[in-house]
Amino acid sequence: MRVVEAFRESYGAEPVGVWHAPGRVNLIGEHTDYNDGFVLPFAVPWGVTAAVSPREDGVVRLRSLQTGAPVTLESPDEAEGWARYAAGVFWVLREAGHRAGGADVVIDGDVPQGAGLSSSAALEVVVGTALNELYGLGLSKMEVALAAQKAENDFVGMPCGIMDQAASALAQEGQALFMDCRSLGTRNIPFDLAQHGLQLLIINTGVHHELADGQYARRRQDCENAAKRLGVDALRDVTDLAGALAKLGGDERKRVQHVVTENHRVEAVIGLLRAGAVREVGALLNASHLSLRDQYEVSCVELDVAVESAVQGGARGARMTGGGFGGSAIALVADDRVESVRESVTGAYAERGWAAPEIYPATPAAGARRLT
Ligand code: GAF
Repeated sequence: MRVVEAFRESYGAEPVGVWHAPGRVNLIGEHTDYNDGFVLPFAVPWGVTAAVSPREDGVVRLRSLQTGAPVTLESPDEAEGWARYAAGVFWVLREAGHRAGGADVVIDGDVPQGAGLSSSAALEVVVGTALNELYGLGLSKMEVALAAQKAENDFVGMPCGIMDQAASALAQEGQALFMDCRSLGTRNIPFDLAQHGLQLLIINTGVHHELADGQYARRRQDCENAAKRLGVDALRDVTDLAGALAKLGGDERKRVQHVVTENHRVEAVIGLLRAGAVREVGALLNASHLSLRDQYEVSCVELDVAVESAVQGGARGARMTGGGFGGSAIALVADDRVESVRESVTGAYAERGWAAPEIYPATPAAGARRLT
């Protein structure tokens, strides 16, 4: 394994273990996690692999095969850039009173660049999973995910919800992971597309609109403000949508419309999957995209064109996935339509003079685990 060779070369010894944590695709349930709502992601076959050995002296040495120079950290606070995602997990665990000592770490990632498939959550979760085992911390997978989320919230400074880290830590092969983000209860939902002659294509737009970087926090704020105005703990608690909308205006009204209906769409998708009516999920993916585009306002023209051209090419349904403003769309496509969807999307991009998006199928992979 490449990561083991690099570990030997960097630190002159064998790693004690090698762990892997995957990225994720969210099938449906977007911008619902921080509203105590429902999500239905699955883990992708790409992620972050880490070779790790513990160190007695508390020092953390990190090397990535993808990015930048190796770093040696006497304290997690010294970390910069990508290293903060890893260092943040040491910081969170230590702050919580765990004996998470030092470590030598080499990281190798293969999540497609800029695809919005949560490579950062994979990095946090792989480090958390390795430390949990090496230092015998006794944390459950969900506790590892929560530590990883806290690292991203309080150390990196990105106010994300729990979905990405939970998917990376808990997902199972062949299954989507339903999660109630209030109770943190999870359920595996069988998601075997091949059996139904279907594929889930990822369409990586390759774009990331940096100007939108503050938008995620603003959406969270809109939701919190709306919940306060409606007198509920979280938008999850809105049961009378029409009544709620009548009390709101402007952006808050639109955000509530999205979050409440998106939670219903997650439940509807689960019902369809359980009934074996997988093809019918497409219509809900389309509805989710329109809601994210028009009510939540987190799409962008590259995602909209990917979704529209996929549907024109014969997809059963398509939507943006993840936070938005770039990254990837997903399309549910019957086997015999895959080529026409590819042509339609590639053609639509070429017409606008945009670089061809990468398009590849994703199958639900296993969550974080030890490899050796
Ligand atoms: C990002 C966040 F990290 C998630 O927590 C989630 O809110 C998602 O955007 C939107 O559904 O991936």
